[in-house]
Amino acid sequence: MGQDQTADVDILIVGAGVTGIYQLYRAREAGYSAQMVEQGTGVGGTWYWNRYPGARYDSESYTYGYFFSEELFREWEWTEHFAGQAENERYFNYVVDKFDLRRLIRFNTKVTAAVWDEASATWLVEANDGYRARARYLVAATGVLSVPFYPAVPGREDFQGEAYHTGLWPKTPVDFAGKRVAVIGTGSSGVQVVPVIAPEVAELTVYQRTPNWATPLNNRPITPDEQAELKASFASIKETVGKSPSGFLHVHSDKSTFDDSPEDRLAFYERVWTLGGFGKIISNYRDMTLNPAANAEWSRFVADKIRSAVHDPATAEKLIPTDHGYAGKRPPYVTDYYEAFNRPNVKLVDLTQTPITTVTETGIETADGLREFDIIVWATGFDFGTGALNRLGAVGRDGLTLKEYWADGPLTYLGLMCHHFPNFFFPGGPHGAAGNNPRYSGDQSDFIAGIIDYARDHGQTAIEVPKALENEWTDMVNEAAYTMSPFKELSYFFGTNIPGKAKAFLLNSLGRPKLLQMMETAIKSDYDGFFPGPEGE
Ligand code: N01
Repeated sequence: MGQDQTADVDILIVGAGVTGIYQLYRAREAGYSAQMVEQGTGVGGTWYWNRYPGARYDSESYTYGYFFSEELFREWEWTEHFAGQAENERYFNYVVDKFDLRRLIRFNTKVTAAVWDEASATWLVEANDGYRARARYLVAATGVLSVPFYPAVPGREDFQGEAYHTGLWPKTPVDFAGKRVAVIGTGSSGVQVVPVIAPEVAELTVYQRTPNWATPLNNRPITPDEQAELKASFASIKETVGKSPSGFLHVHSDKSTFDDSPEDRLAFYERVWTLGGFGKIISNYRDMTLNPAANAEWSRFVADKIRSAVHDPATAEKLIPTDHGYAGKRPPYVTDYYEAFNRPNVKLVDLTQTPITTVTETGIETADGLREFDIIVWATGFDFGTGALNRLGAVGRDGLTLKEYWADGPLTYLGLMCHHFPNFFFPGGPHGAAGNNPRYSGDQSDFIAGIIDYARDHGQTAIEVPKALENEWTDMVNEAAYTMSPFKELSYFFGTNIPGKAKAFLLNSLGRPKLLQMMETAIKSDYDGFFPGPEGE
């Protein structure tokens, strides 16, 4: 398409990640003219941008992938229970090619503005490369972890060596061999990088402000027998993850922590320790996240594991969180993270004792002096939940920008649409998920596909959620953030990692059953109130 032309489509989807690809598939299958724009040069979203060493799923591979095609499920063979970035990226490429979606995707195209045109009930969208589109529906599948965050450390730009953010990792592999490397940040990304590069580098210095409760991912290859079992179990796996409150296969425990004797509890914890990824939460005692005494008991068990993994007792103590219990922040899952600190070339710098004062041309200066580096890895996180949506340049009814509307935190209905922004959807957005993300965003995409079909079948051109429903969902999410969710305000799930960002809960604190129940209510009522017609609200 030339610079002066405007594409005309029924549905424009922004973002070629796990959510957008499925929404595009649904749109094309339902016979709409559909187009996707993607900022990167390839598909995969998170699994396109986060190609740092060690990046891998911590949802079981086969529960993260798609379930809309049994054929796809059977023919794609994951090699590991928790597959690595390269394999995940290959999977998304395989999906778009198998279902002939690539020709609907325009790469290297970043949306800079999207303005609602009330008269035509369409969105006018502009991108950085001159692309313009008029779309009846705009679906922003832009992801919750897609805007990398760099802290405002003085001198960051002055560093003359190589510097990378984990969330914007280059396609050309970074050569770590024999280099002096700094990793700043010990969230899920930092703790994945450290053990993978530690054996290669000359020196690795890990800058930790706050330790996290990292527990074993327990990854391993999928054996041929397991592969056969997976293929034979498509229907039951699909049903289980489709109904599971978290979107995982892990089985919930019906026991509480203090139902067991101390000996039985220890044996139970040891079993939980061997489970894959999020099994540490879901299959733990059912009161582990919300009962402080139960949480402290499990946290003590994990702290002792850290002490037994790390040879130097002083380093071990620094690696044990003291400001939150297990799952007070999103816990990472790791392979040999703590063991990396037993290597003579790996050092921990505790920033609570010696804060970073400046980055210089040659290294990082903390209160106890300058350390020189060849490479700095910024594993400092993301503007979670609303970051990408607030940067979309979305302007809804009456000239209201989404950024203004959400200045005090997101206002959403089921984490997928909001009042004042007709025909605009954001599956996988804030207030949507609290578990295995693709399962939640898949539910949201199905809802969006359904309501768009309904509008088409009933001659409606504008869909807008009533303010009352948006208020109901947002209020419930905000209230339950403090009662039903284990996360504390220091978690980035409250937006508190970004200076100046409003403190507001950004996940779905009510869980998936409530999300599904409210969707069903809307569907059964024939989307009562969602088609305001020409008179508006
Ligand atoms: O980011 P984070 P992440 N000086 O925000 C530190 C998903 N994910 O990219 O805790 C020094 O968790 C900050 O310190 P503190 C997953 O959902 C999944 O690691 O604020 N340090 C923290 O240690 C995850 O939760 C996988 O004190 C500073 C770190 O940077 C999410 O992505 C793998 C600092 C940021 O941690 C984000 O993880 C990777 C400063 N000024 C990621 N500012 C899977 O396994 C910040 N930090 C699937």
